[in-house]
Amino acid sequence: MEKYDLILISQSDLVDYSGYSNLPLGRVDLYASLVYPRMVYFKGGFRSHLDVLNSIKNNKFYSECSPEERRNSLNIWNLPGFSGIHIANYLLQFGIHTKVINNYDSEFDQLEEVYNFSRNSGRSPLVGISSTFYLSYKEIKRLSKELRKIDPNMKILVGGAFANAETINKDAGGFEQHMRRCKVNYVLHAFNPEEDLKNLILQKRQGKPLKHIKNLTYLENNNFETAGFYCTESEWHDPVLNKTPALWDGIDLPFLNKTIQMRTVSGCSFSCAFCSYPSTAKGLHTTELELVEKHLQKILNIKKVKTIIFLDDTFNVPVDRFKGLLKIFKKYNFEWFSFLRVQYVDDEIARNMKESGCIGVYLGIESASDAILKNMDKRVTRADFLNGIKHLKKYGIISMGAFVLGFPGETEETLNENLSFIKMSGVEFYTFKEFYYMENTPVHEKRDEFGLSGIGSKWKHKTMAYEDIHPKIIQMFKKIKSSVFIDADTSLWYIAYLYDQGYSINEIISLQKEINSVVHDQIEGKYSDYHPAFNRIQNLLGTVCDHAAS
Ligand code: B12
Ligand code: SF4
Repeated sequence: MEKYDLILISQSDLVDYSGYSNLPLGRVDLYASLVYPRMVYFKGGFRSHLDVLNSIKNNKFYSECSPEERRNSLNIWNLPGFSGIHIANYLLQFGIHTKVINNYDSEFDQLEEVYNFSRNSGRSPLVGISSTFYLSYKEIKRLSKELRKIDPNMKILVGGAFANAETINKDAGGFEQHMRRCKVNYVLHAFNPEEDLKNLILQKRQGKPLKHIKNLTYLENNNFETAGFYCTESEWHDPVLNKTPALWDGIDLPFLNKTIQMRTVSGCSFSCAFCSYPSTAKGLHTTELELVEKHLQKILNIKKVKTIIFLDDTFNVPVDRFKGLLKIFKKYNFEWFSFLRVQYVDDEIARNMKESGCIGVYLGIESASDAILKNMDKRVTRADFLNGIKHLKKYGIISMGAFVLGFPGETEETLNENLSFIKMSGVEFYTFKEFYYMENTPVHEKRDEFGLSGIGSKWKHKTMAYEDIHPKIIQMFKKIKSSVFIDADTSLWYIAYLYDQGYSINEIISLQKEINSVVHDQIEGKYSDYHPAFNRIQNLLGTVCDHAAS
C-alpha cells in the first residue's frame, strides 16, 4: 500500500432523506415544496429517484448497505467528481501523493485503511474535505465527527466552493467559531487554492511556520476550545489551468467506472443577472488547446474511460475555440456531455459535435420568454434557442433544458411560455429551479426597478413572490408530457451517471417516466408501494442488467 500526504474527500451523500421521512406524511401539504417532485415516498420514507431503483433492483436502500454494497449501488456521488482528481493531478508534479476518496459514504472503510496504514508508518496524512457541494457547515461537522473516531488527533482541512463563498460577503475571521465547533484545523478559502494547498503540505512536512501561506485560517493545535486562531493574508490566484501537467494516469482511481469529468476553462464571459459565477471566478480563463489535447490523451490512457463530462460553464464560447476543441476530439474515440449555449450552434457545429462523440448537453435556457430573457441579460431570444435545438435534434444529440422560475418580471403568462417552449423545442429532458436572490449578482443593482426584496430563496418582487413558484412547478410538471422531468439538483449528471452505469438514453427516458408517474400520483395524494409503475421499473431494470452483463 502507498503512503499518502493527503487524503482528499471529494464528495459525500449529503442530502438527509431520513430527516424528510420523519415528517408526518399526513401533513405533507406543509412541506411538499421540499420533497416534490424530487423525491418519491417508497417503503416508509422519502427516497431519491436513484434510491428507488436501488431498492427495486437489490431490495436494499443505499443507507442500508455495507460500504462495498454502496460502491455497487446507484448514488449520484459515486460518479467521480472533478475536484479530488484535479487536486491529486496538480499536486503530483510536486511529489505530493493524494488518495482521493470520491464518495465518503461509499468509501469510508478504504479511507480508514489508508489513513491507518500511513499513520502506522510514521506519517499521518492531512485529511481534506471538499465543501464544494455544501451549503452549510452541517456536513463538515458530520464528517469531522466520524473522522475523529479514527484518530482524535487527525489534522482536518476544509476547502472548496462553500469555503470560498463564506468569504465573499464576510471576513475570513468568521471561520473561527465554525472551526472550533466542527473541529476543523485548517480552512483554505481561495477560489483557486491549489498553490496554497501545495505550500501548506510542504511547509507542514518541513515543520515550518504557516503564516506566509495565503488564504489560510488555522487553529494551532487540536484543543478546539482554546487553541490560538490565525488568519493569513488573502490574495487572488488565477486558476492553474496551464500550470497543471497531465498526470491523470498516475493517480489511483478505484472508484472509476467509464466516466470522468474535466474542465478546459474556468469562469464565464457572460453576466446573467441572477448569477454570481463571473464575479467569483473573475473573468474567463482558458487552457491552451495543446495542453487540453495532452490531458485528453492521458485521460484516455486510463483504459476504463469511455466518457467525459466537460464542466466548462460555456463550453462552446468562444465559438472558434470550440471548433478547435471539436477538431481535437474527432481524433479520439470517446463520448461526452457538457453545458452548451445553444444559440451559437449551427448545422456544421452540431454535426461536428455528434461526430466527435457528443451524447447530451445541458442547456441553460433559464426562460423561454423574451421579456424575462431581457431582464436576465441573457443576450438571446426564444427563437435563437429553438433554432439551435433544431440542429441538435437533427444529429440526435439529446438535451436537457434548465429553467429558472420566478425571476423579476415573471408572470403566469411568461411561465406559460416555458410550457409551450418545452413542447415546441422537443428537448428530451427539463428541470426547474426557483430564482435564488444573491447580493453579489447584477440583479441586485436593479432591485429598486424590480421592487425586489428579501434574500436567497425567500424573495418578493413586483410581479411574484417565492411562495407562488412551487405550485406553478407542480402545475407544469403535471402538464408536460412531451419531455421528461429531471431533479434540478442532479440534472444532466443524473443522465450521464445512468448512462455510465450501462443504461441507454431510451432506457433512462423510460425509467424516469415511470418514476415521474409515481410522483405525479403522490402529489394527488395517492400513495402505494404497489403502484404498477414499480413493476414496470423492475422489468426495465431486468432488461438493462441483462444487456449490461452480456
Ligand atoms: C458538477 C456539479 C454538480 C453535480 C456533481 C456530480 C458529481 N458527482 O460530480 C451535481 C449535478 C450532482 C451537483 C449538485 C449540486 N450542486 Co453543483 N455543481 C457542479 C459544477 C458544475 C461543477 C463542480 C466542479 O467539479 N467544479 C470544478 C472544480 C475544480 O471546482 P471546485 O470544486 O469549486 O474546486 C476548486 C476549489 O474550490 C478547490 N477545492 C475543491 N475542493 C477542495 C478541497 C480542499 C481541501 C481544498 C484545499 C481545495 C478544494 O479546488 C478547486 C480548484 O479550482 C459546479 C459549478 C462549477 N463550475 O464549479 C456546481 C456547484 C459546485 N454546485 C452548486 C450547488 C449549489 C449544488 C447543489 C447544492 C444544488 C444545485 N441544484 O445546484 C447540488 C448538491 C446537493 C443536492 N441537493 O443534491 C454550487 C455550489 C455553491 C457553494 N457551495 O457555495 C456550484 C458552484 C454552482 C453554483 N454556482 O451555484 N452539482
Ligand atoms: S448563468 Fe452560466 S452563462 Fe450566465 S453568467 Fe452564470 S455561468 Fe455564465
